[in-house]
Amino acid sequence: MDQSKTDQDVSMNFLGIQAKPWIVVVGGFLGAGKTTLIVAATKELESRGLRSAVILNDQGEALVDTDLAKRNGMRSGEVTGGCFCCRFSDLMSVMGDLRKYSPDVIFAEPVGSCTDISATTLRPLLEYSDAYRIAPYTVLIDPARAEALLKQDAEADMSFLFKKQLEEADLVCFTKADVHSELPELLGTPVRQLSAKTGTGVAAWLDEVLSGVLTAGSEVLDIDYEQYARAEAALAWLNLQVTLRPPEPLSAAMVLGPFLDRLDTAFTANDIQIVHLKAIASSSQGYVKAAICGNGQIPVIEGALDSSPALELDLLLNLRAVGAEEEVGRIVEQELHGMKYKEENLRFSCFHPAAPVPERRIPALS
Ligand SMILES: Nc1nc2c(ncn2[C@@H]2O[C@H](COP(=O)(O)OP(=O)(O)O)[C@@H](O)[C@H]2O)c(=O)[nH]1
Ligand SMILES: [Mg+2]
Repeated sequence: MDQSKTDQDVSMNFLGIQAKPWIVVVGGFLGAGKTTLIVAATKELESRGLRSAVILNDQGEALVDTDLAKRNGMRSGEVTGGCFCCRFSDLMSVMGDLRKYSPDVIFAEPVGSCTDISATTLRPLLEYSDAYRIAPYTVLIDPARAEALLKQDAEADMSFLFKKQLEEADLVCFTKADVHSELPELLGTPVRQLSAKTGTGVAAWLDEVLSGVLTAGSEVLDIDYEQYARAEAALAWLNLQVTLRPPEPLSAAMVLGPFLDRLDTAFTANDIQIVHLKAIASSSQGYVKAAICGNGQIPVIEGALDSSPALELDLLLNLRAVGAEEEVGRIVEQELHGMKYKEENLRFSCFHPAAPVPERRIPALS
């Protein structure tokens, strides 16, 4: 692919007509590495003189991903309160808003438990090809998650969602190549491999999705929406935002580390399976983000571990776990209060995702 803007794009901009931005939808299961790849791809595009924006999506509000995107200097928009398929008009309106930044590429990250994106998002998007260029639908796969969820005795609901996501991909990419060299066999699916952490494969992935060679929305699922709704509802969804005032100054890492340890221990003791737990603690001195994609994992940390202590810190937590919402909510509240810091401006929501009702669904032709 020509890595600079094309002559046509340049002359269109010269004439005051904005070139059509690419819409790159990056799906995949919770914790697959979607946000991390989008941040890395944005940096890669920047080095090519191209501008990007990102649309994050969640069933709730107060998103760690949006916070992280902003901290990485990204222009971002959000679709909240439902997935892209159920909020397709919101997606279109946020895409329109982001055009004020003249992006060459707009990344869109759907909710990690969401599937049937090809029929309900990609195909409806193709109807706007006069205004946007629609890239093929990439589904990211964490090799460790694939191994766990493709086993015979895998948790049935999560396995169902994972397999459906895989089935509808235009392009499958294994992530986290820096830690996983062994890949599970995915019969019949062409796969790529990358690491957003080291950058390996990121430029090649961008070249492939922006080349216009692969068709967008080529695979449409045969899916039972009752089963889909049941599978998503097995997850408890918790978003929390709070300002903490510890009795003595603490760094972001000194607040976040013990809090995640407490949560992990309490969930394991109560037999609740963490699917993705991500949190950001920040103060005027810096921020730390930590995430785990299962019980007992060592958190992956980003940000400034050595930031100076402060007396006021903001905490943002997004948790997806297999369990009852009441119990998940009770444990998080108990562990938050257990730290015995003064809490202010607490925003807390915990629920099971509602049954998906797509605004549009364009099934396979013929
Ligand atoms: N080692 C490694 N970890 C990664 C990579 N990409 C993402 N992660 C980690 O995987 C976790 C989930 O990533 P995230 O981008 O939030 O996943 P999402 O839920 O699909 O958006 C985070 O802790 C990331 O730091 C990678 O290429 N290598
Ligand atoms: Mg994400």
